[in-house]
Amino acid sequence: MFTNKENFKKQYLERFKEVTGESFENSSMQEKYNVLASLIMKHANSYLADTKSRMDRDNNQKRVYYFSMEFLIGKLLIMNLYNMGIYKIVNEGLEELGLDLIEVENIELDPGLGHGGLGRLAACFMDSLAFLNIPAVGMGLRYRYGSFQQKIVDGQQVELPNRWLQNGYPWEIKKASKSEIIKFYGKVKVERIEDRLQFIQEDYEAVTAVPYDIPQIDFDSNDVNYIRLWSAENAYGFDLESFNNGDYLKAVKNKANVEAITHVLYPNDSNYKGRLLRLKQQYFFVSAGLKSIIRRYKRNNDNFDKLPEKIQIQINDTHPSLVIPEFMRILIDEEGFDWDYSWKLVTNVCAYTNHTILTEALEKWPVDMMENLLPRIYLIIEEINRRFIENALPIEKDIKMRNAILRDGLVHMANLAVIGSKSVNGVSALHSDIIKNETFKELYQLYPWKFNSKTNGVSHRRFLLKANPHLSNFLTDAIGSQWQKDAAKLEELEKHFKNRDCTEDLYEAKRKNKERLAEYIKKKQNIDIDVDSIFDIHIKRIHEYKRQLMNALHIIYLYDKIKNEGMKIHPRTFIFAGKAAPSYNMAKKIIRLINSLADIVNKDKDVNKYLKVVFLENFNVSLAEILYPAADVSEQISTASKEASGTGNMKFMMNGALTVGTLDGANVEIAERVGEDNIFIFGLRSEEVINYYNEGGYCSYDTYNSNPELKNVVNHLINGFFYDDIGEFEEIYENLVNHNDTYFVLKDFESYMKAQRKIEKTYKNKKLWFDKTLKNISRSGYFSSDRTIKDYDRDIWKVKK
Ligand code: NBG
Repeated sequence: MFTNKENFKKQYLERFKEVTGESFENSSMQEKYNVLASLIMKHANSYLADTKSRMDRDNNQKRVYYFSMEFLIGKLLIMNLYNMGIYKIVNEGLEELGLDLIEVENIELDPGLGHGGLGRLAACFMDSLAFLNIPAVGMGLRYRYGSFQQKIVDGQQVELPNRWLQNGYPWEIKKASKSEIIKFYGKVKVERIEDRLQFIQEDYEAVTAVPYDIPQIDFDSNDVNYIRLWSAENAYGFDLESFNNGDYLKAVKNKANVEAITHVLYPNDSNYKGRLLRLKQQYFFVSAGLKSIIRRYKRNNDNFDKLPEKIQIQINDTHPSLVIPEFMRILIDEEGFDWDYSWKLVTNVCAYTNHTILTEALEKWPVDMMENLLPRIYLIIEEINRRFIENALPIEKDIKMRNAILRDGLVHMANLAVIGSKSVNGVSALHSDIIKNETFKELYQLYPWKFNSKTNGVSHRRFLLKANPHLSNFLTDAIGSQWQKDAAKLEELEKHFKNRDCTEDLYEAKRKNKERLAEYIKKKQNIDIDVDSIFDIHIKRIHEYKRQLMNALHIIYLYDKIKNEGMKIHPRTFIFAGKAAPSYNMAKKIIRLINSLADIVNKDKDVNKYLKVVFLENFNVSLAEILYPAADVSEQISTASKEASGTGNMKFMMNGALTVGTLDGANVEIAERVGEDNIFIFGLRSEEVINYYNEGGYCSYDTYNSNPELKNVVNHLINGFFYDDIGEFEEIYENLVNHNDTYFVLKDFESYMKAQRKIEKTYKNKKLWFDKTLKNISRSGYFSSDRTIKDYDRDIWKVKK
């Protein structure tokens, strides 16, 4: 490794010749990035090898395997420099070579291997696992085109493939020799061998799963974990006979079919073929991952009794639940164990995290789809289900029938996950209560000891240290650098600034971040933003429950007041970003609505001094890193009970934005920590919402009619305000007014406006605002994923003694 600038520059310049056959001077920016990455990888790989040998030698260490369909890792260059402790050296070294590190980072493509919070959480967890020296492997899929890339064309979302691999990906190592064969389709033959039944899958379709490992470097030592992403490949799928006969398409058809398995990350609400492919993906990485785990375990152990002491599997949301039957299959069919012994092992190794109560996301597969694609797995699920129901006390019988894994022609994956795991957790205190009392109410009665809560957290090293150097420097100057390793230390700020005013410093840091964002917006959309305006930011997936619509209605309200009544407000810039699932029409309409609104507002000379609206396309980790630090106001306005936790709320908080939010997900815990004076809470509470859902009693039509201001705003959806689009937003209007407003937008509108007015008033008092900002930053330490991982380890994994 390099200990100083000179040493770094020397290694870097030498590396050019080794990697590119060119000199530094003659190489392109792409090559400069590649060479830098390859130099870092050279060192990371050698640390990784050392870590692995140490772990093999010291096989008493338990390992965590984190199975997740998504890992939204973001760009790795600068984060790796921080983690290796060489950020400063490299930054200065490059400068002396005439290179700007940020420009080099701009070359890196953001992999985008996820849709949202769950995938980013997985990446934050990998960061904290490495930091806490907990041996861990992330198991996932290497989607060739990731999630889609979002473009906004004429105000509407268009989906394009994300070609993140087009220039090669320097942070991965292909491990062809660790490939696994995965079997689909075929039929199961049962044979009696000696005194036991042997199940053999025949006439199956074999697919090769090839692992690519991405090192995950620890922040303060040389321990390295890794994320293992599986790719479907069929290197020998080339059919020479067809080729020689001139049928070139047929010659590669099989190869193309196989590779399609890891082409894209599907949204869970796609069509039948898409769903089938998604099930295939789930089995594909679960089976490959488990096989590689067992292979390693057998190398180091001569029996299976100790499996639960060495291996911990965490099932990240319902998608990888096939871990449970696949693990049973391996133990029974391949290792020759009996059912009871295998079940005991599996249910002591697996733990399940639920990330949503939205029923459409609790996956269910048609029985015939499962039976056809995974015949042996289906038999095992049947057997798990049979035993679940048969081993019931008389009083449990009905409960068990109602909660069976197989019911109504569907395989209920969440039920499988709860039944087959030793632990079931929600991701915030509120959400964990809701799962116990609503979603899995009856399963909770059967297995109360399994249920627990683990409030999410985020990597403060990525989202504060890396994303916000201005604020980070301020923090380190004030309280030293310990907070980078122990986020709880941020609380020292309060003591430090008890008798000292830091308003101007905080203001300056925020302003620089706002300037950076304003430049980005200018470059991307040619919109001029007033840096002194309040930056009010709403960034997350577009979903009705996240209520981007309510925010838009509030903007319409402000627009009207300014335009028609000459109301004066402190200038505001409303910024949105987020993707809609490709088949979610209502979410796409909301994107269109925001863009149409932006068009009207930004062009209107009477209004645009006070108001601007911006929708930034293609929200991803890299864009997020520019947005969080620049926010004054963080919009966390989901319908209470619907947002399991939220993690954007935490990233905003640690960057000193103030939250306007409902008492939903982790907002509740944020409010507890900062105190109600330092957050703007409004709206229905979760019990009230759930009560309305269960008992009725809300009539949106009445709400609409009883509030003239609200009625006027909502009417804009159909009265020609959106000049080009008469009729376009009628469906939104209908949902709100005549279909009883499922997400309580109208119900919460008035209290949202009040909260917004209070924000405006508070913002005008600079000292008051930044006192609140300081409080938010200082109390954000709890929301570091380091704390979350410690909680998982203490209660579930028990890796650290
Ligand atoms: C999301 C929730 C968020 C939560 C993240 C991480 C899914 C299925 N769920 O509220 O909606 O913060 O998971 O736990 O992506």
